[in-house]
Amino acid sequence: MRRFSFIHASDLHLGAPLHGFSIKRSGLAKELKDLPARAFADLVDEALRRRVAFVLLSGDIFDSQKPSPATFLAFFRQLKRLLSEDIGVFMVCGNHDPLGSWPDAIELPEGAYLFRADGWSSVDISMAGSHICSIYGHSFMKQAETRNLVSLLNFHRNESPDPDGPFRIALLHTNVGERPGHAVYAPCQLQDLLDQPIDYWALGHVHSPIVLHQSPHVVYPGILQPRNFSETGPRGCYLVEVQGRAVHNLEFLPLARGIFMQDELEISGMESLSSLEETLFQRLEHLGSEAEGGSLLLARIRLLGHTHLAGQLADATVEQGLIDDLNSALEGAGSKVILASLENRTVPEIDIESRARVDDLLGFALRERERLLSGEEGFRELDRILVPLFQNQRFKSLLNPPDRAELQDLLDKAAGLAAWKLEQDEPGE
Ligand SMILES: [Mn+2]
Repeated sequence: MRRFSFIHASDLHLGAPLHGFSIKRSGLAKELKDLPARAFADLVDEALRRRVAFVLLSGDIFDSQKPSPATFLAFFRQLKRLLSEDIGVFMVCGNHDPLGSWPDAIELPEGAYLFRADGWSSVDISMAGSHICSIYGHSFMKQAETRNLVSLLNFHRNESPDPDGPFRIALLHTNVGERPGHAVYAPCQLQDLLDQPIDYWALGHVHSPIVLHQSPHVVYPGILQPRNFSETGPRGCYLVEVQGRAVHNLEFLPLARGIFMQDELEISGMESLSSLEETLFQRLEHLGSEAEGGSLLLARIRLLGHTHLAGQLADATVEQGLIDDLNSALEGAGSKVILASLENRTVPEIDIESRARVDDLLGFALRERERLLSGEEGFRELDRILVPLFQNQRFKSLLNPPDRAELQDLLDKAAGLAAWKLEQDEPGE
């Protein structure tokens, strides 16, 4: 029986910067730069080592509609490594890299195949003289593709799949079933896909690896290298082994060079920054020792609980110093963990209510906090103070105005910070 294998990847987002770091460690920017390109180079290594028949890329190959020439060239260099070993490359464009945005002067390496955007087309794959596989594909022409492209895939009516016929693959960038967290481009339902005589739907767009259906297969490999803390956990591509007209084996290959992860640490009652630093170091080292493979672990730790440290941690310079010290220590210990940022959700240990009754500056600050939190008028006053910040031309596309819960959180942090700043010189208070 005919057997072959291929690799299915999508959402390479080449050229994408990684976000979510508050780090000054020397050399780190260099380490994090080009992780998407390095993950793709690793994918090519795997394809060569495993001697797959071809590689499928299901859109969002580039992060930007205007990738730099260097990004294009680095990508083409990797394609040529595959093509020179007779490993085919078949691609569609997605919403980040629609075909209409590719410069006219760009010439793909010979043998690489980019599917058109003006309709479905197909390529036949033969091995030892027999036609073993047909690959269909449809690219996006522009970012916001709103048509159901699956419904445009017209096979002859009543066509029954020939068990001895070629294995059929279709490449598409799409949001099946309008999954939340992703723009609804090329919308379709799972049933639309299952109604077509296709054996393997090689999808892109959703950034988590998901197998939506088996036999026929409907697969999202997810983003190859995650870009921020909304994309936690392992990422990679699928290695697919085909036997006749069936998927014989589907294996996830973790290839991301940097894995984002979030953790929580309860520090109620903790008295000193040095014990916090020690506790964090142990936690981070432990996370590193549990991780598999050689990828970097990019960690964000949320600190919880009631502690005297709440105020100190609300001071950005204290937090930054802690992060920098921990990263130096982790680097010194040869750990592959990087503390990307801390999320301070701790609450001061002071009894805010009784302390607010003392007639001094801190008492006044705490009474202000209570007043602002006590009703609509207080929130409106906060809005008036904060709105100009969030309407700033440079920030407004990056920041969302805080909701009520976030305002409360900000005020609690401010109370902790005020308590620490105003009382640190009066330990006998
Ligand atoms: Mn994408």
